[in-house]
Amino acid sequence: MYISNTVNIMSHSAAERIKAESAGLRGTLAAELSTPEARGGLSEAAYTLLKFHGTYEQFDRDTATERKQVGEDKDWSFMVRVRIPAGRLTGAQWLALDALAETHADGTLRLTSRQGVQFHTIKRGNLQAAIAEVDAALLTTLAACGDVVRNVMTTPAPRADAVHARLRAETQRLSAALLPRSRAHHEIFLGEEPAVVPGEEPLYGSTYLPRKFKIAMVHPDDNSADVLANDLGFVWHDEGWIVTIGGGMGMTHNKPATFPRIADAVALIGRDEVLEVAEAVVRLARDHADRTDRKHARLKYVLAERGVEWARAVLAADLGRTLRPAPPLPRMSIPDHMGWHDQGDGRLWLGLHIPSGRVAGPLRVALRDAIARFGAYPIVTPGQDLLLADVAPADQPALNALMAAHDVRPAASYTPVARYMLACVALPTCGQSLAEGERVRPDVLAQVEAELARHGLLDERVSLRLTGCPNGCARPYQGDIGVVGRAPGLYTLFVGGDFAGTRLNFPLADKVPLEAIGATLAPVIAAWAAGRASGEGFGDFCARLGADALRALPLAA
Ligand code: SRM
Ligand code: SF4
Repeated sequence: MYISNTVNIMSHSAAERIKAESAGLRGTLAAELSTPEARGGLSEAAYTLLKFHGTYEQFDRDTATERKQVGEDKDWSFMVRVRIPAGRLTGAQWLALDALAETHADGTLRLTSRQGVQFHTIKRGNLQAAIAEVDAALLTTLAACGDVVRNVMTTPAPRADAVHARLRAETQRLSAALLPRSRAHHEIFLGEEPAVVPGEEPLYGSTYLPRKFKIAMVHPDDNSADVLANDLGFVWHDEGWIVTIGGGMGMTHNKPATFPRIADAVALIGRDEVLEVAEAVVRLARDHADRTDRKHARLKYVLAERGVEWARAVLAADLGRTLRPAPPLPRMSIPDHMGWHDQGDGRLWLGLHIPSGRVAGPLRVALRDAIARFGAYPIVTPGQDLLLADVAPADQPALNALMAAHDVRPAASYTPVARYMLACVALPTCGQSLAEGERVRPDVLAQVEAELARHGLLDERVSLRLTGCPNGCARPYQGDIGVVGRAPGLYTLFVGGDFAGTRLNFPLADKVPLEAIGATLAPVIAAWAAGRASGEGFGDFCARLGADALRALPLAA
């Protein structure tokens, strides 16, 4: 069914008008991209539409002020994001992306918190070639960003069992089925002849979705994809799937109308109903989320305002059948994917911790060699790390030696808090960052490690998530500890989430200077050391005591 969602377009946000007038994501993109690297960035419309094609125009924020002072324009470039359902690449695809990093980007690959790969600092003259190279590797950047269904996530573990096979297959099927149908991407980036009549978008309609839409699929024993942070989730259940709706992280400081949210369990569906239910939930977001205000346009606000019963009724009406209410969500957990593991089919995988997902220098060389020599296939994890799968046991010693030769540290040499830490990109490329992210990761980590070490707690699993702004790209509001950029050098600290990602944390302290993060957490960590129940996690302890009690703790001497 084709539904026009252009009604009342005049009250809608500028992005809605740009989409409506774009003729299926075309706009003036082809013309603007073919102009030489000119002074100034692209038009607002082109900037907005490019996201759907998987790329953001950015500028180097480190040099912007200096350049302005001497009358020079910003140093413009593009971030390109590759959509990688389930984080799975072939060895050949990795090698193609590795080559692209060298020829068109800054020589690094950036593994993302949604199992994707990003490239930074691609110049306008190279953008089309870079995207075409991604396509030639049988990958795509289409719908890696934009108001559409984004990359679909699942557990990265390459376990050879029926559950994991099904999770992978469903994830990849959903990702492919929910891609936009417009051929604009192929025309603008891949040299396809323009269609005489641009086709329709049967699912999305002419204005696509009000906002980004994210999906993850998990088994309760492995919630490493943080399913409850997604607009739509599928949680494995003996009788099918529990459907969860309305998760999301983004908020704005001092705007209580914006908030992170853990998804609600809405229905229990059969094992084979994933795609039709996913399409119904996408239609629900398309038709009911707020197109007038992009800060209020995610599906989570619809759920917060209208509730689970309403959502189930809308979905039932759409699907033409009743839906079983969901049972309570099962207890979730997160296994350790790092180091060597038996896949269950006679092969092994090696989990490598990659701080902030930044693949550069000797690590990049080591991965390239490992993949080329040993036929390992790479899997990007939702934790910005990499698994090398399908390794023959006989190759294990040589692969270990290769990693050691390039000084790639085994995961076991990192503390658990380091291994599970997430940090977003932030400066210098991210236009939204208020403070540093990835670049101060070592500093934030060292401060937290020092406080844990003081109490002999360095072996504990604590999830620490750092972002340069409240948009929440490292899912900071689900962590035991969230460190969220507030202003240059200042952060808001959150505590009280749980390691399994099923509970939101709460603010502990605001406007904390970067160098005081450890000291601010110190009394809380000390209280945990002294007063935790047997085996109680840091976030669980904080949630049990509550914000007021934690804030009243005496500061460390
Ligand atoms: Fe994100 C915007 C990076 C995962 C919530 N995110 C951005 C942009 C594109 C900045 C911008 O709008 O100009 C960042 C690009 C930085 C750069 O220079 O590369 C950016 N987001 C990332 C990545 C690369 C973080 C990372 O370090 O790994 C992740 C890419 C994932 C991928 O491969 O698709 C990334 N972003 C997330 C997640 C985590 C997730 O999806 O599990 C979230 C929180 C979940 C959610 O969506 O609610 C997230 N990003 C946002 C938001 C806030 C959305 C909201 O509802 O308010 C924005 C801003 C926006 O959309 O306006 C944003
Ligand atoms: Fe940028 Fe903010 Fe996302 Fe970090 S959390 S990458 S600063 S948008």
